[in-house]
Amino acid sequence: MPTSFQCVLHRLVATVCMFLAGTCSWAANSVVTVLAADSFSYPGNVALPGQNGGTGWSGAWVSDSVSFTDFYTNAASLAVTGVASAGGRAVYRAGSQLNDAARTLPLQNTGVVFVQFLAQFGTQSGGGTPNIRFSSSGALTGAVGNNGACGSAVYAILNNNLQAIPASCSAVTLATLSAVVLRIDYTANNTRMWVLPGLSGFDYLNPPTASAEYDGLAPAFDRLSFYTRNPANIDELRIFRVDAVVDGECGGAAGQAYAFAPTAQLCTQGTPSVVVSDPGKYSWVCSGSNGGAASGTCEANWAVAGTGTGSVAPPDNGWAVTSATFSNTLPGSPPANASFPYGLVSLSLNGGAVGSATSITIHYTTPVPVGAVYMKYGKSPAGFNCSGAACAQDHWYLMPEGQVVVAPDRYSATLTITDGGAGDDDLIANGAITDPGGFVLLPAAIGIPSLSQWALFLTAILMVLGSTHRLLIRDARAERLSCIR
Ligand SMILES: [Ca+2]
Ligand SMILES: [Ca+2]
Repeated sequence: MPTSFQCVLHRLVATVCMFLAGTCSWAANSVVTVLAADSFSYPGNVALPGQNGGTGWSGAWVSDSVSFTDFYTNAASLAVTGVASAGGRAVYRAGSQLNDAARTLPLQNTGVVFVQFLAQFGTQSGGGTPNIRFSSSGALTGAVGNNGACGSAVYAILNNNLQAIPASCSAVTLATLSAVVLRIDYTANNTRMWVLPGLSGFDYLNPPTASAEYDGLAPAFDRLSFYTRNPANIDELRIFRVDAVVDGECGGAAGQAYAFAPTAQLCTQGTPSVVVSDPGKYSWVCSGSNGGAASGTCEANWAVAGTGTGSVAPPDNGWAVTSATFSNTLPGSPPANASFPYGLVSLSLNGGAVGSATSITIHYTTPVPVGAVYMKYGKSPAGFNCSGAACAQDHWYLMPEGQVVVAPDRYSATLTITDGGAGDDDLIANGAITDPGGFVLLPAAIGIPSLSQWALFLTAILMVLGSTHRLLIRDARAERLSCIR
C-alpha cells in the first residue's frame, strides 16, 4: 500500500506528464517535482505584469524596469513536439526598444534544477538581449539567450555579466522555434543546455549530449526576468526537479553471519531501518525513495557459537563493540576435560570513559547449561588463579562472581567489566576493554561459584585421582602377590 508521500509523488508525475505530454517514457523510473510553471493561460493582448497564473510562483508577473515597455500576452501558444502547450504565450510588444517582465519564486540553489521553456526570437543579439535572466536577492547570477557572443545569434548560456564562453554557445539560432532545457547542477557547479526542436523521448536523468555547457556556473535564482528586443516569443516556462525512483534492495550483509548487529552493507539501494536482533538472526528493511518500493525483510545470521549461534548486544554506558567473534579454538591450556558449550567469545569494546564500567549481554540460541561457569583467558590481577609475574601471562581464571549474570531463561548472560579491572585483558584503564572468555562445563562440576572453590575442586579431583591411582596400584600389587602365592 503506498504511503501518502508516494501518492503525492505519483500525482506530481501525472501532473507533469500532462504538462510535458510525450515525455512520459521516463515517468516509470523517475519522479518530477514541479517547482514553478506558467503556460501563459491569460487573455490575449494584455500586459504580462499583473498576470498571476501557473503554479509555484511567489507573486504575479511584474515589470522589471520602469525604463522599458512590458511584455504582452498573445492568445496562441507556442508548440513543439513532446511538450504539452496550454493557453497563450508571452510576446514582445511594440513601444520602447526593449521589453521586460519578471517573476519571483522560492530560491533555487541546491541539487539539480531544470529550467525549461519554448522560445523563438529574432536574428538580433547584443545590447543585453535577448535574455531570460536569473537573479538572486537582486543580483544577476546568469542568463540564457545571447548578448552579442558566440560569433552569431545562437542560444547560449551566459554568466552574471551576460557573457558566454565558447562551450556555452549552442549551434541553434535564436530565430529557431526551440525547446530549451537548462540543467543547473548546484552541487557540481555546472550548467548544461539542450536546444531542441522537440522533446519527445527526452530522458532528463540520462540526457543526450548537451547543446552547450558552462562549467563553473550554476546560477542561483529567486527571480526570472525577460529582456528582449523585437521579436520575442516565450512559453511553457517550467522549473522542476527530476529524481530517480529508487527501490530498496538488501545489501551484501544479508545472508552473512555476524557476532553483533551488522552496520555496513545493509542496503545495495535505499535506506536501512534499525537492525533488529531476534533469536538466531538479524533483520532490517531497505526503504525506497521517491516513491520506490521497500525491500523485503533482509536477514543475516547470528555467528556460530558452539553447537548453536550467538550475538552480542550493544554494551551500555557509552561503550561500543569494535569487534566480536566466537571461536571453538581454545588458547593456552584450558582445564582438562572442560567443555565450552559456545566456544570462546572475544570482545573488543571502546568508546566509553576511561576507567568506566560497562555491561554487555551475550545472547545464545541454546540455554546456558546449568552448572556452567564463565572463565576468562588472559591477564588478571593477582589472586585470579595466578600470583606474581604469572598474572601478567595469559592464563585461565574464573570471572569474578557478580560480573556474570545468567538471565532467568538462560538464553543470555550479562557481563559487567570495568576498564582496567578484572575481565579487561589489558588491565589498564585506557578506554578499551578486551575480553576473551566463555562458559565452561567443568568435569562433573555442579555450581562452582568462585575461584577458590574451583581451585579446591580441582585439587580435590586430583587428590581423588591420586588416591584412586594409589588404590589401584595397591590392588594390583595384592593381585600379583596372590598369584605368587
Ligand atoms: Ca502556452
Ligand atoms: Ca582497558
